[in-house]
Amino acid sequence: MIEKQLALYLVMGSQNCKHDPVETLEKAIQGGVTFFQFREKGGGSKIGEEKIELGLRLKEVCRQYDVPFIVNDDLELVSELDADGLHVGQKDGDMKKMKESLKSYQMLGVSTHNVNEALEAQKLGVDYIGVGPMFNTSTKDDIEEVNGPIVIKEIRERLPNIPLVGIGGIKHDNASQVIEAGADGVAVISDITQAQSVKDATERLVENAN
Ligand code: 3NM
Repeated sequence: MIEKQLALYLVMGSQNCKHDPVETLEKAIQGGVTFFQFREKGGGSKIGEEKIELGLRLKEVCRQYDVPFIVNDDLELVSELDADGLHVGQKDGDMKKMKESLKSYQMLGVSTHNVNEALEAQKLGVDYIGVGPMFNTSTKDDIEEVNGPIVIKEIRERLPNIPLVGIGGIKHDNASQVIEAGADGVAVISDITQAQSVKDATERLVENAN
């Protein structure tokens, strides 16, 4: 059941990490992360062979713990890493074509920001949607307007069955608002990757996102 797997979704690239990325992912999974997206993007991120090498190591950790390994935005990298799926934004190209290019066992996730984008994504048969930004965040610099968990509530009313997670500025002390609005889970970068203790931070999120 994808809904259950989406409970605590870690999105991460090496540029987000305070500690070693492979160690960060392993500690986060041990703390309760249930879904993972490799998002090696923006200032300080790796490219070329180094990016592939890191992706392979992170995938190995996911495989070891039976956590889905999703790749952000790069169809070629999905096939190079034999990932479990692809996550794309609204501006990342033709979603229908992407869905067709994936293997039958590979998932497609899409970032959305409002009810209309969510309805479009559902029509294309995506496997899950991300909705953001829930709260203010400095992790991504081109975020849309912050409308909060109310957008989750609106989407849930129109699409009772779509697997969905909130993203953007989610921390242990606001995660429950996103779940109460109707999300299946929360997606997080900095609250986990910037923590002094990754495992403790993840456990705190688990306690508050149920
Ligand atoms: N997408 P943090 S917000 C990757 O609104 C991403 O679609 C967003 O990082 C969106 O958990 C975001 O540190 C950054 O706030 C999330």
